[in-house]
Amino acid sequence: MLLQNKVVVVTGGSRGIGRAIALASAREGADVAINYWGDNDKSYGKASAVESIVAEIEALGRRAIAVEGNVAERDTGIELIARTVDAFGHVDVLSSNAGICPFHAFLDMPASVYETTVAVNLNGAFYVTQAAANQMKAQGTGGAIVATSSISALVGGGMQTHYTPTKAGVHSLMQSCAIALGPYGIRCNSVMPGTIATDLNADDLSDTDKRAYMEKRIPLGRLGAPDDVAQCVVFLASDRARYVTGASLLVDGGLFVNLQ
Ligand code: RM4
Repeated sequence: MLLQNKVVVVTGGSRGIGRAIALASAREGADVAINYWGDNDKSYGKASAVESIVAEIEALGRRAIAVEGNVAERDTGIELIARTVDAFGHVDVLSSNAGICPFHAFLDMPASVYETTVAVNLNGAFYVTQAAANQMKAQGTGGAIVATSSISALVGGGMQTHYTPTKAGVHSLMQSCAIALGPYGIRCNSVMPGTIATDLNADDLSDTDKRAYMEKRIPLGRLGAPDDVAQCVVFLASDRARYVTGASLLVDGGLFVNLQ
């Protein structure tokens, strides 16, 4: 078990990639604290997304708590870490995963769309990372922080002019935090998912031409699944990556390198 008896905090952990990270962590022996914001997703049957992920983790014999909060607000990260320590005694891993991508054209993009995307994706990552790192430093036993950046940190999207800079910022945040936190034994890395089929892009990929275009561009011939990313997060969070910090791992089926 790669995360036996570890305590893993996952922001945006009730759906999509975050949900997969929470489940993969539990399968590897971790107890999990899930942050979520809004629980109106009923695609998991009668239970809400949050109720179902907590139940799935407990069915694996691990403990789980769910803490609602908007990571864009600094106090959310502080509260999330405090609730985790109250419940499980310590924090070993942070998956800074929460993010939004409301596709929108650049020229008529309202300030609210831009500012909300920056607040959630970049400010949120900063605040939660800071809260988790302060707890890890106080514990004195190191830790691992894995941020969900994106292939979009490295390449652009015409409908993502607000979003791609935040993912580049998350990537850079991990590089600088690796330096700042290395003396405390806290490793900081990012994963860079390609096009992963989740509810984040369900509308965008409901365009069959867009979906076919993306699939054609991916050397492995398929869109990614959330667990494809989760397995890489578990690796970077585990002791197998004990000498890895400041790194980023593309999880994109070869999309980034595929020019022709
Ligand atoms: C990723 C990448 C994907 C998109 C998601 C929402 O960074 O741009 O293509 O579907 O974001």
